[in-house]
Amino acid sequence: MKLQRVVELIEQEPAFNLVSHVLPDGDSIGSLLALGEALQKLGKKVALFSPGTLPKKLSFLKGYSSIAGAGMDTAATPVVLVLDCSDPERLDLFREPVLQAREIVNIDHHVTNRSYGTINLVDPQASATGEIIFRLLQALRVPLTASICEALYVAIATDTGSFKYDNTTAAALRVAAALLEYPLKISELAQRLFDERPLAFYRLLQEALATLELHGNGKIASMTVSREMLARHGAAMEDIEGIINYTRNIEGVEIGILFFVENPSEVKVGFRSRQVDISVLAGKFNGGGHPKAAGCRIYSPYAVVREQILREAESLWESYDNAGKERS
Ligand SMILES: [Mn+2]
Repeated sequence: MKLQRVVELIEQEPAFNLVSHVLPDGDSIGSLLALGEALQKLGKKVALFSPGTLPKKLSFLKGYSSIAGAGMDTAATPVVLVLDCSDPERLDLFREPVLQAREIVNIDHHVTNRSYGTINLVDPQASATGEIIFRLLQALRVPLTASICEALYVAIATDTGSFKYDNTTAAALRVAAALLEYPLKISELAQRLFDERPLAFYRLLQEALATLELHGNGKIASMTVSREMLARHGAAMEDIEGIINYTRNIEGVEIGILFFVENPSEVKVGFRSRQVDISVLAGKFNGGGHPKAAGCRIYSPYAVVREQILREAESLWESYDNAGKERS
């Protein structure tokens, strides 16, 4: 069993590099910090890495400031644990050292995971990578601490959208229940993770909502945000994450799309869906993700990307809708 192989490797090795994906979310950082602290408790040497900037809203987590943005040496420490990362491309500047490591332990729950590890502990049934880490820590018999529980709770709460998405399984709630054996301040965590946002976010949202458009008989909604808009309001990349849901939350809308214009020849596209598997569409453009939340990056001008994406989204919805009408 994969979990057992990871347990054995951890027991054998003295030192580990741990790394999250680029633009890390609560699951990636929560998993990184929880596993990092647990390995230290086992007397292991650990180095924590995350490419690029970290979400400020997670800065309250213990160990946050020990996460480095550079300097992974896989020649000296040849075992890497990669967390919540479906594709080595998402490791950004750590892609090279990771792929040269002797052991790559790929711990993830994305259905689109590319199995790039020497061990692939990938469970698409898991609500979050944090849920897999919880099982791993149990198998390792590491005593949990309040900070490990807090980090794993953040991981699962984030990836389940505060226990609202379909991946909020009984198993996920059982893990959350086990974590709540420790005195976590969940209302304070919820406020920090989901409710409170900087003023810059609301300024950005104000401008983004002005770009809202409906397509395909009101089944598809799109909004556009640009790198310049972020700069104008002093908003961060993490602020656009909260904007995309506004598209899908409109009554009657099935597919929400957020175009993020990085520069004149590069557009990041985020998708949210109510029913149809949107990861298929992201996959057509070399992207990936989950059935109801996915994304891709296209190296073309905005007008071209927009045209292509809206056409594909409309046809995806139409074929899904027609298939449904035939079934009933
Ligand atoms: Mn995740």
